[in-house]
Amino acid sequence: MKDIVRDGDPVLRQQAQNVSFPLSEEDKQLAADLMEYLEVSQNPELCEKYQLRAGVGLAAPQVGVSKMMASVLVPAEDENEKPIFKDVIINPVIVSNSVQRGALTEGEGCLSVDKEIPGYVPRAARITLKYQDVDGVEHKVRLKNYPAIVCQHEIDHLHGTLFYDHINKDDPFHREDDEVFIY
Ligand code: 4LI
Ligand code: NI
Repeated sequence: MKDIVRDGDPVLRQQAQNVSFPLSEEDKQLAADLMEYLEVSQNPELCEKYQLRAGVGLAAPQVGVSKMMASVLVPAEDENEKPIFKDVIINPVIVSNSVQRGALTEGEGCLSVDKEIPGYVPRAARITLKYQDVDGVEHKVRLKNYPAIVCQHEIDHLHGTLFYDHINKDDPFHREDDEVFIY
């Protein structure tokens, strides 16, 4: 957690750079580190031992590297089942958004934002995401609900946007028409 860049650092507001393939050794290590943080943070014993905050997504700018790379690890409700989504997404692009909007009922948190910021963060309820994995293989996936929200939050980081930028300043708990609540 000591290595996580906090809000106020300009790197969090920069547009990240595209990543080229094959990955350099440095970029491979970065990808592994981003996923390892999430894995360790989601393990209750290790999380406690290293004094981490649990996360389901972590973007490279959050460790001070302005590159188009983020790890996403959304565990299944039953921890013995395989994760709902697990990958390092590189050069991700949202190629389509649903008209329907959705927001996490409890609001969003971010490893780079220490204080809780109340309010709904309206996003697309479903997205089609294109990205490359660490091997350079192109993926095009349709995501809904929680994994869709997490990927949008992480991709925002790659464009210098933080979740609270989307909260309605005058009415943080404003509900849009036809907005679905997630989790
Ligand atoms: C322990 C072990 C309640 C409050 C519910 C915890 C394993 C908030 C939700 C986790 C909230 C795991 C999360 C995100 C929210 C809140 C992220 C707990 C880790 C829930 C992830 C990126 C927003 C993602 C659902 C202010 C660090 N994560 N909760 N938002 N979990 N976690 N975000 N919202 N209210 N943030 O934070 O990783 S998208 Cl998996
Ligand atoms: Ni974040």
